[in-house]
Amino acid sequence: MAGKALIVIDVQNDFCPGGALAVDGGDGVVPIVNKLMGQFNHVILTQDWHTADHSSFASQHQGKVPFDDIEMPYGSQRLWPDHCIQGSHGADFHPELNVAPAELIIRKGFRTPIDSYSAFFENDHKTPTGLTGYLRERGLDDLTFVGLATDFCVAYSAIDAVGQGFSARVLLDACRGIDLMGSLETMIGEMKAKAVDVI
Ligand code: VGL
Ligand code: ZN
Repeated sequence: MAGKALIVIDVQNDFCPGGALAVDGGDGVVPIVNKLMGQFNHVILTQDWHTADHSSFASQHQGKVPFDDIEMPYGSQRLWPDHCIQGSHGADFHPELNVAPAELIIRKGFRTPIDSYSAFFENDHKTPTGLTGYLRERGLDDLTFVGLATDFCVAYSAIDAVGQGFSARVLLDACRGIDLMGSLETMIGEMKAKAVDVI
């Protein structure tokens, strides 16, 4: 039986106003996402979940500041302010997000040497999170993505979903972007080019 799932990406305090890596209007998606949950029989949440000394943090690299790029063994990596540290308030879901319907909470970015934007693969594009197997085993193949941030974790997740053979849709009304140097427009273009249905 073909199944639809709503995948809610990283609606966590650190990506909301007042958080360490706040996305403009990030908390604005919360009521929209809560309402959407009522239209899906299956809801999955992702949670960015970093170690305190995570390699994606500028604080771990001498002479670097947030939003610089560095070369990692797996390729180019943007550096971020310390955010979503395991067990911290910033890593908690927004207090008004309705987490009750979630059948699965998938954590990512917990390996210190490697970042993970996508809900499917870490930034080496090889190390799986296990989400593909979970969805396949449950027959969930029609995926709708919402959450934070549009141009990073939402976009990477939706593009990987198509690559894994799922159909993927992104509802922009229920997403907000970081938008570094045009990254929002770039990634919306990338998603469309990779057959993600951007609505
Ligand atoms: C994210 C940057 C770093 C996201 C997570 O959720 O889009 N962006 N970690
Ligand atoms: Zn992160």
